[in-house]
Amino acid sequence: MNRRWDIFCRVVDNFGDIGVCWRLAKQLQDEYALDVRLWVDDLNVASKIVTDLDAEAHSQKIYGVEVCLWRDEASFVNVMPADVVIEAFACELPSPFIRNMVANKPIWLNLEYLSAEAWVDEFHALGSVHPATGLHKTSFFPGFTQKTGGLIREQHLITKREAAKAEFKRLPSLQVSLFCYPHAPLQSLLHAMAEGEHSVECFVPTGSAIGKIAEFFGRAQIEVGDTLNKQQMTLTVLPFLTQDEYDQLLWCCDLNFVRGEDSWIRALWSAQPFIWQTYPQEEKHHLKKLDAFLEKYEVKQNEVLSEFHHAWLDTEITPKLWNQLITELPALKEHAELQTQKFEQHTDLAAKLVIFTKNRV
Ligand code: TRH
Repeated sequence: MNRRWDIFCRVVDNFGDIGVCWRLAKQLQDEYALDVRLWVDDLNVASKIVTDLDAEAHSQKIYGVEVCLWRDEASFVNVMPADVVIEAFACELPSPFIRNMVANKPIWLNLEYLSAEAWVDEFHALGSVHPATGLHKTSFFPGFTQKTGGLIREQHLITKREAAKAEFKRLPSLQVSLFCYPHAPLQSLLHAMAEGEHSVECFVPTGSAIGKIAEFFGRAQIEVGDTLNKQQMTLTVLPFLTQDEYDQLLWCCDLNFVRGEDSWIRALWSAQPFIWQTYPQEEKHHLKKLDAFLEKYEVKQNEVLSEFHHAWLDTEITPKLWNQLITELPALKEHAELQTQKFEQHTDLAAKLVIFTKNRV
């Protein structure tokens, strides 16, 4: 039985790397009763995501997961690898740890970044040989088709979402959540929301875009708890939420702006319309990633959702485009629900990982 798992996570930037790894670690522990050790190289960033994490402690148990600080190479000389080793996002395992893997030959998986591009079907679960040790390593690609490694989705997520939605009181104004990179055309979006035909309540968890928002309101700075008004828009700055609270926000908003990898998929599971800002890549490869996703999400190029996404990623949002999006929101909500239901039928990432490792014993 492959009961013990190691997950290695390097915080490259922002919260996506630890966001995905922590979610997966928790789920493997919670739903499969596996012993999971999560190695993270930056506990300060991790403490924003892992509730109750003590950033000073080198090793601690949180929700049943052993969270360990990934220190220097030397600290791994006597660390025995678990039965399954997940190297998240090609983060490069410590050399002494790889040497120790030669003895117990764990199942070694590289968990890749998520993409909806077609090539992922072909590359998922392909193996390679590690040149220095001859160890076998498998590339595990999350994705949107049955041929890929699937998407992170906890077992009770949909039931929880539906129970929460049944409790929400509908408000007359439009509720929007906003999580984006600071290079997004924020001024144009805020302007469009303020000028728009509908009154909007916009909720922004505090983060790197706050400075730009303050600028829009002509303020030197804004803080958590501030509520600002301009014409049709009321904007509230929220604290950075826990992952669970963030899910709740996505479920109760009529429209969600999300980014990166993890918030994107949480928005998908919210079954509400969303606008995804892809992580910027060289030569605008992120636009290809966007188009690949929109195709899987069954959005045609001439539809408002496609136009809005491209404007958000590459140009700016006009009041006309904003008004059009909001006018079509009821239809977009129906579309979102159908799409979410479609992807809910697929086996999730954790389940696929567990099945894969069982089959390799
Ligand atoms: O923060 P991101 O941009 O993360 C990443 C990284 O940049 C990474 O290097 C890159 O490769 C990857 O994107 C594609 O966006 P993401 O992936 O959405 O992660 C944000 C996490 O923060 C996610 O787990 C949700 C969580 N979150 C909260 O817990 N509370 C909040 O209030 C908000 C806004 C987010």
